Amino acid sequence: NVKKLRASLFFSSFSLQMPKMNLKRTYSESLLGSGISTPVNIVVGSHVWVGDPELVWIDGQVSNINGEEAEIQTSNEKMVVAKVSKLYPKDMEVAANGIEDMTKLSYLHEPGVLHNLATRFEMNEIYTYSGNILIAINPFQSLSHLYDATMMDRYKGAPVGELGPHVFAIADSAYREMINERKSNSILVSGESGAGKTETTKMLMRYLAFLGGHTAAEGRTVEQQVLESNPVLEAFGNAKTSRNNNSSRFGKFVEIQFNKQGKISGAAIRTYLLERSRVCQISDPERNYHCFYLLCAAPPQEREKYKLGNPRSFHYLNQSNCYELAGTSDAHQYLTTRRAMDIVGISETEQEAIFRVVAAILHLGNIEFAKGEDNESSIVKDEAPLFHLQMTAELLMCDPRALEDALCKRIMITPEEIIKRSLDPVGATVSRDGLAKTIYSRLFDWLVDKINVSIGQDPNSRCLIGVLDIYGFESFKTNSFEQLCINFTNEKLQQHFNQHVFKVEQEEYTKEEIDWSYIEFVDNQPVLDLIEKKPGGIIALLDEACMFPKSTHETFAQKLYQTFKDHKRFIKPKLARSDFTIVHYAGEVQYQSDQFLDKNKDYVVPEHQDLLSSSKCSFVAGLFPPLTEEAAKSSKFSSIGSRFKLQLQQLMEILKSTEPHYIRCIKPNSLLQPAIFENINVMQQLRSGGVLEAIRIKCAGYPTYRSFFDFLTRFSVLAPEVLKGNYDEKDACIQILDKMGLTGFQIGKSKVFLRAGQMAELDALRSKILGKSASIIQFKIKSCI
Ligand code: AD9
Ligand code: MG
Repeated sequence: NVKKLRASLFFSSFSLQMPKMNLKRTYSESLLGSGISTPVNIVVGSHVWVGDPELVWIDGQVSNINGEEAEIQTSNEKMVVAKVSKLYPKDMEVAANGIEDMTKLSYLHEPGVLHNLATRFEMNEIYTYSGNILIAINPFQSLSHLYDATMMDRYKGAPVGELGPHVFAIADSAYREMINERKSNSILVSGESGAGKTETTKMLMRYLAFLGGHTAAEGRTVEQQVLESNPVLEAFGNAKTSRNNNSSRFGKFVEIQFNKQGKISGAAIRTYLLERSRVCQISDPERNYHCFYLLCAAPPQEREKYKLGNPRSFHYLNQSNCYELAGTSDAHQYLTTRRAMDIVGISETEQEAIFRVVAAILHLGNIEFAKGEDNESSIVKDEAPLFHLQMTAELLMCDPRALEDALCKRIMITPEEIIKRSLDPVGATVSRDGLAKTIYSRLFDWLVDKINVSIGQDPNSRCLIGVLDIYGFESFKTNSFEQLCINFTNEKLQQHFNQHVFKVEQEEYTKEEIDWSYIEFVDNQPVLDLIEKKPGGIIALLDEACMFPKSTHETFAQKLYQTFKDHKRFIKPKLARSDFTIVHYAGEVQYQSDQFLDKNKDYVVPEHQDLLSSSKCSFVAGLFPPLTEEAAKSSKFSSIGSRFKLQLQQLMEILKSTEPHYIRCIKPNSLLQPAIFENINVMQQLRSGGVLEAIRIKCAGYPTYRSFFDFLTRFSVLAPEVLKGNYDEKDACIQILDKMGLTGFQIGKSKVFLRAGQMAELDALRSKILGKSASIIQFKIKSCI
């Protein structure tokens, strides 16, 4: 049996042939379709699931079997012929609203999992456990009763599993574990864009604030500041995209610190990779960052102050035809953001400066350039005597001439002389956009720093709960540097997940010396090496290319082809000159390298640096602190890829020192509509989130284990005689299990290891007995009366 188990695990482990996100093949053909459920004889009359090109799986009844092939009458009234080995038995006894924990499904396979989630979703049961992972399906409609104060009260202190699956249950267990075991915890929320990560994160934070909050009498509280940091960061870091009307364009890890009394005593927010290109480049039907539209909808006197009007008049906003967000008012959001800024501790003067900078960026984007006296140079082309140039300079409090020079000219220092070179209009436009991006990203970093300083860190904090809201795996038609960083993050997190779910499980078995053959799974370390190894990984080669003036994306791609020609996770696509493909754990992604070099360079033009560091506005000057001599001398380029890699390493270090909890958010459809459940979409997300694999591995082993003492405390009621006299704990456990007729369990050095479903079986027997004795007691009480 162990051998069989091992073989099926091997096949169900992360397969290199996992489908691409946009792959159209029948999912039932994939290796992952092979579940670990006990083979059930399929005969004429059996209710089964059979692969379907549209629905992924459809249920039906076998009407005929001919050797290896079966004829199935499907529920949508088609007759389908399929191999018997490709059919999966359908559980006809699933409760009407599905099963709360999928590891308890009696037939564990893809169609069973999908059907269970769909059934629950239809009844607005959006949360389902899969062992210790919480699956959260975005309802795309307000289910406020799920999150109200009564609900919070109900979940407070309730053991996981006692109440229905919920984000509050996860937050509660993280908090209890932190208090009881004095160990830091983390909650990792993942999923694709629009799946509900940020909403889930906010719910978690609200619940933690409820558990670890202070009384109202204690004044403006840390937890209030932590919660109000969300609208501030969303105003500046979120935007409408085609996938989500409020898409976070940065990753976020919020570390909530607690004191000895379990009260929130500090917090730190770390952000990752803000999307910079959005500031000056958007396309229909997307929007720029919310803050620009909020400011254009500010009260009239403020708009007048910044000379702002209709967003349609600004180049950075009018490249897309989308200005409004259905269901939200920018004017109202502006006021909400200002209030939130007050609470997190951003002063009135600072707020004024922040919005002044936002307005300056809009005016900056409207500065256009025309050819100068010769073809090589440019001048500012501006109607209403240089209105936007003047406005930008005024708002940034710098000299308009100096601004024009910084945009149109470059200073070259040679040993002999200093030469002023003019940029042509195209060069000047690139320079302008570069400046806009730099100012915006510095502004965002300033906000994060300010929030951190204002909330404050607790140096004596005992433990923390970290909440991670970070972009899920991405594979689009075109994939650039950002997708590489995002997918790199997901590889890292997947490894962490692997290590947790698989290795921790194994280690427990080994420690307890139980008879167990190692779970085999394909580790994704080779992909991580491919990307991050130093020297020689993709990021290192990209940095090299960025430092070498003659490099182009083509020479960079050639270098990759040469270096990784035998790497199993790297493919040079046929016919591509500078594309490359990485075989990620969740599928293959083809990257276009053409903008990699530019996007990896975090480089502030010295002319821009000088201009703004000498601004008369201390806020603006503060965004551009003078470079230290060392930094000024060192190579001008700083690598975004390497910095991100370092940030990620630090994040992983923190995560490794915490007890993790996982929430996988699922987007049920691409229309962002309630009550639509697209099978193919959901299935693909369950795969790339590692949910299916985790279920299989867990159920293949011993998903529940208890110490002898805990086991006896809970189950000795099933055989009270075993506790007579000087009993041995281990023997007593075995006797109980034998008496109940269970087989297949394992007895370790200090724990009982149960197979999937056995705990439920024992619990059911226990409830029966307890129910009986409760009624006997009641009966006795009644007879006494
Ligand atoms: V992105 O990667 O930042 O683009 P997220 O963060 O995964 O994405 P988000 O939390 O922003 O998605 O959710 C998208 C939208 O779904 C929200 O704006 C809500 O309108 C909707 N949503 C998500 N979760 C819930 C929920 N639990 N209840 C109701 C929800 N609506
Ligand atoms: Mg988000």
